[in-house]
Amino acid sequence: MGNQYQALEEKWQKRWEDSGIFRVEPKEMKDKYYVLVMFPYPSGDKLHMGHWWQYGLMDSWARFQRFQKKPVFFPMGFDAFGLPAENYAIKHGIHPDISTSKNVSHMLGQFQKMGVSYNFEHSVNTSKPDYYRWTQWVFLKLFEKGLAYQKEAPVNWCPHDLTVLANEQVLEGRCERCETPVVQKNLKQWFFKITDYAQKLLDGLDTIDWPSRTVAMQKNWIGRSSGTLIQFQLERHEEGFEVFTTRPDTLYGVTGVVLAPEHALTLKITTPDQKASVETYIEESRRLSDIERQSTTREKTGVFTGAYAIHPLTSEKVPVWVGDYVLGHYGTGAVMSVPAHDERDFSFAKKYDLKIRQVILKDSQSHPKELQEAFTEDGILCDSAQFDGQNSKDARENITQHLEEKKLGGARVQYRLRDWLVSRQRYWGSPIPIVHCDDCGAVPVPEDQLPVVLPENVDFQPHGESPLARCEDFVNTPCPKCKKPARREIDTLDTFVCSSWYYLRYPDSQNQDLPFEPELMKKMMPVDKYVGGPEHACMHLLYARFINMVMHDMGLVPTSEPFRSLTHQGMILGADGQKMSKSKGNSVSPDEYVAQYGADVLRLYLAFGFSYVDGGPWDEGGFKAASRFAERVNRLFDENSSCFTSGEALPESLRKEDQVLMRALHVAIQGVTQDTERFQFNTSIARLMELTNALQDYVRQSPHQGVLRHILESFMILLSPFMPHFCEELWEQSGHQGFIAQAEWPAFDSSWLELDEITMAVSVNGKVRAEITVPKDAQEPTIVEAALVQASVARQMEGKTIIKKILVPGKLINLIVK
Ligand code: ANZ
Ligand code: ZN
Repeated sequence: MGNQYQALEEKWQKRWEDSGIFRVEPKEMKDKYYVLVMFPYPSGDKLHMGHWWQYGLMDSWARFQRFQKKPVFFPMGFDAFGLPAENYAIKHGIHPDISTSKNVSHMLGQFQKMGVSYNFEHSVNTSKPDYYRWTQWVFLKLFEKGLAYQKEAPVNWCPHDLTVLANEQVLEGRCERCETPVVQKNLKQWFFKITDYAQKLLDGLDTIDWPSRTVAMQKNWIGRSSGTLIQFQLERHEEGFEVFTTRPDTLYGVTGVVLAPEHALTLKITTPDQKASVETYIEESRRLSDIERQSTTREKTGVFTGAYAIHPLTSEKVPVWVGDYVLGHYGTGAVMSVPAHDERDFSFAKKYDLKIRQVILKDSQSHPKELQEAFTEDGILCDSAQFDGQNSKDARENITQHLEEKKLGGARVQYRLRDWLVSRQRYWGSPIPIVHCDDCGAVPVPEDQLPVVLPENVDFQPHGESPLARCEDFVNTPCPKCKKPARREIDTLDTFVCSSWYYLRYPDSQNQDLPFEPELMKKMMPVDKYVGGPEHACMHLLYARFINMVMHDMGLVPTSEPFRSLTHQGMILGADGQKMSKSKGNSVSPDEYVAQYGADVLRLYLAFGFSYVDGGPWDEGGFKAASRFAERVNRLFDENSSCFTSGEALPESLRKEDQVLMRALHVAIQGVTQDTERFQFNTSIARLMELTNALQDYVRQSPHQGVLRHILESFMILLSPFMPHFCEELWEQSGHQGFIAQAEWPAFDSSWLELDEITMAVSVNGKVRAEITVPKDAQEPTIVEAALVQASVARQMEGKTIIKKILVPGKLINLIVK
């Protein structure tokens, strides 16, 4: 059986395209409603069911917003650089530019088949020189501001993909993409100084309408911690070091200090007899990832350095250890060890037989006893000199102040967030616009020489260093400053740099002179609604906020936050409840369904079968139900088409059955309008199914042609965001001019809902005891019955009988009881 809808869908796609009804020109818009969906990677997958779900339903939402008279700007593009495209290219032996271009055009064809209304006339492809020229410009701006810098750093290295990974790309110690265990490697890398914006990134979260879980994840990722820096002097050494602690109230309980293996002093202060074991220990720690080092289930290990530090307040001698659970890049890379009050220190002390000294008492305790485990809560200080008797909170302040006065420390806010590592040793990315000169150092490529074009003819098979290193023509270039022979940076930019600013390019995607016109940004930014997967909570969504903030500080964009409101769509799973994947054989191909049932039926099912924010497993039965519903609607219109030619209008006075149908319509208008706005597409469709049922009941009686016509017209419009082609066709066939997409959304009239239900007060012996809702035309026996089931009324009735009923119609029933 062929697909009855295919010709119809193509017809409307062409008409939408030819008429340009969805096209907008940001420069000419008076007002805007910017709807943005995270753009796809054009890797080998083409548009899969997840894309149909994400992009098809967001198209329905955008169509709905247009019906609400919002000036919708709804662009779409391709995040075309990056590992997936490069790996696909390596696997199939085709150049990434060719394979991604092919995928882009395939995906564009699929988008067209979907019948979407995206503003593809304002598109970006991040792998094209006219886009990455400006990605490089963004890099240069950050470089100018000291926000892009290079440093030798231990980085996460994936031995399979042969590339560096950002911390966020390491999941449980494994590469996010290929799941190979990640190792640490020291390499010179480029970083963006996102840490300069830690506090701003934190503060901004309180000003935006984002899912609270995502806000919490970002807060946690930024990890603000306020504590105290404390100086320790080393015995028999000139220098000392600082520790960072959130518990300065435990300072008198310090019985040791622990340095990170990578701390600059560790080897320097190690005594000769400890040297061998400390060196071995440091070597071993290199093999561990941060996550392993911080794991709470791993045993805490360490080695004594042979050196001692002097307690800043008691002058006591405490041993200095090296321990891998102390991270080199957090705080100061050194911690004071308080076994009595910190779990890690406690197990460390037990293992290595260090002193445990309790200085915080539980409220009920009068003096310290031998501890079976660390007491980590706040309490009352003891054995802490003049601070004895103070509670932890006060003591934290007072001890910090005391240290400040003695110039031995001070308050300090610390963030867990680290700088964003942006360089990649891969081919398929934007070149970094830097030239390395022996005399001038790292020299930025002048803006008028952008883009630094990614050379085409490169062996992009991974060898552990950027493939560009083997491209002599690319690498050798004169220094922009002194003109002596120099070498181009061979690393490319992380693809998250490309996607950190794409929303600024869309409104001005053709601009040849600027990345975007600041005046235009004043009008078009911020994005009003951003939709994408929750997996981007801590990477893309943080990076984009950071870049937008930098642009804001440069006066180029109007708000510091780029995305006013955010929604995450759920995930559509295989029928087995697992993530769809080719290897599991549980993926459902959208193309097959489109070929057999048409794009609208597929879209209708996706809207109807799931909650958009939760997602869920594919269900063939649900799909069939959606398809049957479409047929039912089709038949309903076929069999009642005469109402459109009857010339009859909505009559002034309605019969009972007309009113019932009008009420059903307004229930549907209210439901669809409210629920679609909230991304509850499934309940919107359920309302329309109810209306269909009411319509079927109605046409079996003797329908009034004017009423029928009114209801069917409204019905088509309400359904049209979810079945856009199908409803255009119905609209045309029922004799309407123009597009249904430009029709008026049916107005909701609440009086239809009030119509047949009323609330009444129930009183017993003159005292109001309850409120009931009853049909408007309910008679006394029904009202009394409804009143008596109310618990508060029943209580008054215990052991009594009604002697009189006084009914004030539409208002009150008073029961006199004795
Ligand atoms: C002494 C102390 C006593 C601590 C006590 C806690 C409890 P957050 O909230 O994560 O900032 N710390 C400091 N720098 C560290 C590093 N580079 N690697 C590993 N641990 C480090 O936690 C701060 C606490 O984590 C600090 O407070 C320090 O241990 C430890 F009863 O200092 B505390
Ligand atoms: Zn030079």
